[in-house]
Amino acid sequence: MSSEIVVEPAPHDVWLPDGALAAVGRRRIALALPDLSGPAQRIPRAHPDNSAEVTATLRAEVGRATAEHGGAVVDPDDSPDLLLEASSVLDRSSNGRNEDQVSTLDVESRFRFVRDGGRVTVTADTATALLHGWFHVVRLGETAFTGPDADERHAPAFALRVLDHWDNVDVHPVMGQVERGYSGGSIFYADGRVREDLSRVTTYARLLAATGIDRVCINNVNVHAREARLLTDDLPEVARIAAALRPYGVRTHLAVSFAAPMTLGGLATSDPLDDDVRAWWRAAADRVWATIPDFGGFVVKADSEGQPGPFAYGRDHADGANLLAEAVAPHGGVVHWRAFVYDHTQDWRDRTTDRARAAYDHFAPLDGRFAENVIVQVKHGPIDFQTREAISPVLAGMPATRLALELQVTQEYTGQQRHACYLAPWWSENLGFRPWGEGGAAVRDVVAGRGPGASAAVTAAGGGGIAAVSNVGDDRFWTGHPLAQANLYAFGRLAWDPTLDPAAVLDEWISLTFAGPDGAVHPRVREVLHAVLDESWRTYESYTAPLGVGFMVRPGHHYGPDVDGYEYTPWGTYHFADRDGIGVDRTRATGTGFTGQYPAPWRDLYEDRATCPDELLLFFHHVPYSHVLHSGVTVVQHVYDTHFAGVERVRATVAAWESLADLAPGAVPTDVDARVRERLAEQLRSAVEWRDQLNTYFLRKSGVADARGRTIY
Ligand code: GCW
Repeated sequence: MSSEIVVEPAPHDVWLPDGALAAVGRRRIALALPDLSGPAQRIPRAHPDNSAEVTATLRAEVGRATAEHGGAVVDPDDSPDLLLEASSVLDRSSNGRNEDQVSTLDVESRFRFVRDGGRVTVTADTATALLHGWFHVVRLGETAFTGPDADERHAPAFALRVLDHWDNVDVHPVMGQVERGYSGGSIFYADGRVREDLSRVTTYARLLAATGIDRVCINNVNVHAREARLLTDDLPEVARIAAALRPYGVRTHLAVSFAAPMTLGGLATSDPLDDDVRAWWRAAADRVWATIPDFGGFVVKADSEGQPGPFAYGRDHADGANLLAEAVAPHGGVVHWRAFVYDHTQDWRDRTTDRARAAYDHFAPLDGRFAENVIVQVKHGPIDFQTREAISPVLAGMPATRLALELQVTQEYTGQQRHACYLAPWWSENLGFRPWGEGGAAVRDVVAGRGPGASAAVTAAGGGGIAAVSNVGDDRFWTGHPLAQANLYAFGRLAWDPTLDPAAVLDEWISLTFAGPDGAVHPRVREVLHAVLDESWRTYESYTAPLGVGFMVRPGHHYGPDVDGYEYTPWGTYHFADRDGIGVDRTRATGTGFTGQYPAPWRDLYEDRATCPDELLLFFHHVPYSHVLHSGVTVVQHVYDTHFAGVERVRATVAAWESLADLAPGAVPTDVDARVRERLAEQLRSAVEWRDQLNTYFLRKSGVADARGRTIY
C-alpha cells in the first residue's frame, strides 16, 4: 500500500491579498499605542479584555505591510505618512448622537480619520476601533493619502454586527457539518471536535475585521446534543476558538439549548420561572465569562422547528429570554432571541393558519417585557429568507424592544453558491424600507434603536443591530463560489453603514480582491464583475419563483425547481395554484388578515391589488392568471417572459465572464477562473431547468399559451 501526502493549497486571500495593502505598505507608518489594556475611565461598562492581543495585531499588520511593500515603521514624531494613535475620540460621533449618548459598544468601534496635507492620522479609544481605522485606510488605498484635507468621525450604524454560523461539531445525518452550508466543512470543527489548528479562524477574524464585523456565533442555532456541551464540558475548547478570533477583536457568542438545564444539568425542568433553573443558567454564564472574559452572549432558537422552549411550561418568549438575560447581565452579555417561531406541523388543508403571521402574533404582544440586554432577532421577511418577501411587520411592531435584522449570507434559497447572486441590493432594499411610508423611519433606523416611539432604553442601547448567517466553510475559496465572497464582504460593510450603495461596495470588493501586486486592478476585470454581479439577484428572481410567491424549491435541500414540492406539506409555504389563478390571499377583507400587521400606509397599499407592488403581488393576493400587472402584462405572460429573459441573462453572464480570457489574459488567477466557470455552467443548467419547469407548470395549469409562441413543454 502506498500512502500519498496531499498538500492542501493555502486558503484563498479573499479581499486581503498582499496587493490590497500596497498603497499603505509603501508608506512610513507610526503607531502610538499607550497601554490600552485597562478599562478607560469614561467607558461605562466593563471593556472586553482583548486590548493586548489586538494591539499586538496592529503592530504585526503594520510590520507585515511595510516589509512587503517597502515602507517603514517610524516614530510618531518622525513625520509619518500614517499615524495610528490610541487616544480618546471626543466630540460628536458621526451618527449624530451626543457624546453622552454614545454607548460602550460605539466606543469599541468608532475612530477618527484626519488627513492634513497628505498625512493621515487615525485615532481611536480602543485597539479594536483602531484596527477598524487601519482597515479603512487599507480600503481607501492611494486615495487615503491623496484626497483633500479631511477630518471625519466614523462609527458603525449598528453597535451589534454578528455573523451566525450554523456549524455542527458532529456531522449531522441530514444537515451535514454546516447546516445550509455550501462551502465545505466547518472552519471551527472537524472529526467531531474543535479543530487542532485554528489558524484559519484567525485569518477569518482578519477578514471580518476588515469589513467591520466583530462578533461571531460559532455553532448552529439548532443545538443538537453534542453541540449543547460547548456550553459546559467543552468550554475550554470554545475558549480556544475565542482565542483564535480575539487577535482581530472578534468576540465569540454561543447558540445554546433552552433545555440545557435538563440535558446538561440533570434538572427535572427547564421552566424559566423555576429557581433552580435560574441558578443553573447563572452558574453556567459565570463559568463562561470566567473562562472567556470577552465573551459576547447567547443566541437562542426556541419553540421553533422542534427546538425546546418556554411554551412547554406555559410560559412565553419574554419569560424565556429574560431567564437567560438575567444570567448574562452581570457580565455585560447579550441574548439574541430569535423570533422565527411558527407552526411547522400545520395541516395544509387548514386555510386559517398563515405562517407569515406567526412571528408578529407571538412577539408583538410581548413588546416592553424583554430585559434590556435581550435582542429579538427578526428575519427580514415573515416567511424564510426567500428571494423576494415583504419586510417582516415585527420590525415595525415592537418599539420598546431591541430588534436585530437577520439576513442570510449563505445562499440557501438564492442558488446555494452555485449561482452567482450578489445579495447586497436586496439587503439594501430591506434596510432602507420605510414601514411608515415616505418620509418615515427606515428599517435601518429601527434596528439602530431610532424607530418611531422607540423607548429610551432601546435608543440608549443603540437597538439590536444586525446579524446574518455566514456563508463560510473550509473550502479553498471560503465561500464555494469565489464570487460569493462579495456577499460576505458586503454584509460587513452594510452592517457598518447601511446607506452604502451596493454597486460601490462591490467596487471596493473588486479593488481589494483583484488587486495585483502593485495594488492595481485590470479595468476589464472590474467591468466584467459588475456585469456579472450588479443585477444578479434580480436575474435569479426572474428565473425562479415569480412575483413574491416564494419557495417552489425541492423540499429538504431547497435547490432547484419543484413547484408543488411544498404544496401539500406541513411547512406552511403554499402558493395555491389552480386552473384559474395563483397566490396567497393575505388580505384583511378575504384572506388571512396578515396585511393588518403593518402600519399605514402599507397595511392599505398591500391590501389592495391595485396598489400592491407587482413583485409582491402573489405574496399578498390570489389572482387569476389573466390579472394585468402594473407592468402591463398578465401574470401568466409575466411568468413566461421573465423565465425566458432570465435564462438569456445567465447566458450573457457566462459570455461576459468568458470574455475575460481575451480581454484581460492572466488577470484572474486560473483556479478562480476555473471554479467560476464550473459554477456558471451549473447556474445555466439550473436556470434552464427552472425556466422549463415553471413555464410548463403554468401552461399546463392555466391553458394559456405564450403570446410569443416560444417553446414550452
Ligand atoms: O431557513 C430555515 C432553514 C433551516 C434553519 C431555519 C432557521 C437553522 O431551512 O435550516 O435552521 O431556517 O432559521 O432556524
